[in-house]
Amino acid sequence: MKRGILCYLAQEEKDEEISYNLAELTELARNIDIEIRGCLLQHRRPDPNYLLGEGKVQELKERVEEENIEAVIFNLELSPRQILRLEEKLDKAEIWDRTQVILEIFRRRAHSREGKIQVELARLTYLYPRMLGLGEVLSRLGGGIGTRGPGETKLEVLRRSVRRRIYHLSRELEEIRRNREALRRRRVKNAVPVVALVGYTNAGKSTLLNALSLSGNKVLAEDRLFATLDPVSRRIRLPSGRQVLLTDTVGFIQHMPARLKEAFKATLEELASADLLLHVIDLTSPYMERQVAAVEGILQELDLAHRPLLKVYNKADKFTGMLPLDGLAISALHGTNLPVLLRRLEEELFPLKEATLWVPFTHLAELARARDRVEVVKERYMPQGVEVLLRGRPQDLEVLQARVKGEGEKRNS
Ligand SMILES: Nc1nc2c(ncn2[C@@H]2O[C@H](COP(=O)(O)OP(=O)(O)OP(=O)(O)O)[C@@H](O)[C@H]2O)c(=O)[nH]1
Ligand SMILES: [Mg+2]
Repeated sequence: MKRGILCYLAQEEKDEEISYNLAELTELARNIDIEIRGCLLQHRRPDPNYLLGEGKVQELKERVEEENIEAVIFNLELSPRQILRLEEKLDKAEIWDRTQVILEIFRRRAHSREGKIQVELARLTYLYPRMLGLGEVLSRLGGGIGTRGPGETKLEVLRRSVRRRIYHLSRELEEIRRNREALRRRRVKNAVPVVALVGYTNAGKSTLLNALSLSGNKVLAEDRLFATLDPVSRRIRLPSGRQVLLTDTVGFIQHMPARLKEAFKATLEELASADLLLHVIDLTSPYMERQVAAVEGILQELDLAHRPLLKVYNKADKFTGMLPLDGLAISALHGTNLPVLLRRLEEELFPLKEATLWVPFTHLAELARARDRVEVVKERYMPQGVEVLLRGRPQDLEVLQARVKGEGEKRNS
């Protein structure tokens, strides 16, 4: 593990928010093997040269030297100029900002071709504007004071190659997506309902997928941020015996860097074709509400806020407080309450329907026989028979309807 330090520039956020952000940033850093040894906090407007104020940067420099710090992580995105100035100031330590840290985690986790392209696109679009800052370095290397010629040419070449790479990657991504679109259309034709897992990173989505899946082919679930990047689907079986698809995708995080959101947009847009969203929430997180709000914010951005959604509160095995009432408490790890969850999924995906049926007295036996599957909500007796309002699964209603009608027609003829 590298030794690291956090630099936090606070603006309007409250103390509680700051402590959450610091804890999260420390965890993000751990995921790229940087162990945070301390933190410098400052309330002020961003400084154009160092983000923090000059005095604070001096303090940072001393700590970096005294404590042999190898990496300095800033909570806000750094401009090209700030990166350059900070590098000059702290010549030994690596300079990171939160976006870079998240990009690096994504880079390490991407396995599929699509995942890798998405991450590289996000990295290049992050880098591209920052290459302007490089111009200064290159021209300093290339020429004397006042001459920018050689440096600028080198920079132009570099920028052009980055632009070209972005273009090619976008084309390739397009191609992969077209294929996936075709796959999805086939699924729609087969009319297999799709349930999509959503939730904050590390909430337990993949663990739940594994617990419910019919296949022994397990997906990776572990105590890491963004363990899952590539979407996967598995078949699961509902209590009625029906099978549906459950899909798992990249987890959410608050203040998701814009470029990553852009790069993963298509992956996330897949959520729009789901029949039901299953929002997995980590009950044991001290910041649960903040995480729920972050997920809901992203769903809103993706225009998914009004889709059918079921909340499940996970890790109930490790939780002793009051359970929230707006969802189902489960433990994906221990399988607690999963049968109830499956029943709820069934009710959501295959809702009961109501139908009015006219049953002649001669066919009351058919109605009686169907009573264990179909509920009679209301009945109105008339001289030749009874008009009933029924509730049940569409197919059960249809069977009853056909029997009553079929028999009736036979008699009439
Ligand atoms: N105690 C407990 N731990 C759980 C439970 N479900 C998941 N975990 C643990 O939580 C950690 C994260 O689980 P994952 O399933 O990888 O979480 P995820 O939501 O898929 O995370 P990302 O893919 O990173 O977005 C793992 O260490 C799991 O073992 C649970 O019900 N109880
Ligand atoms: Mg996962």
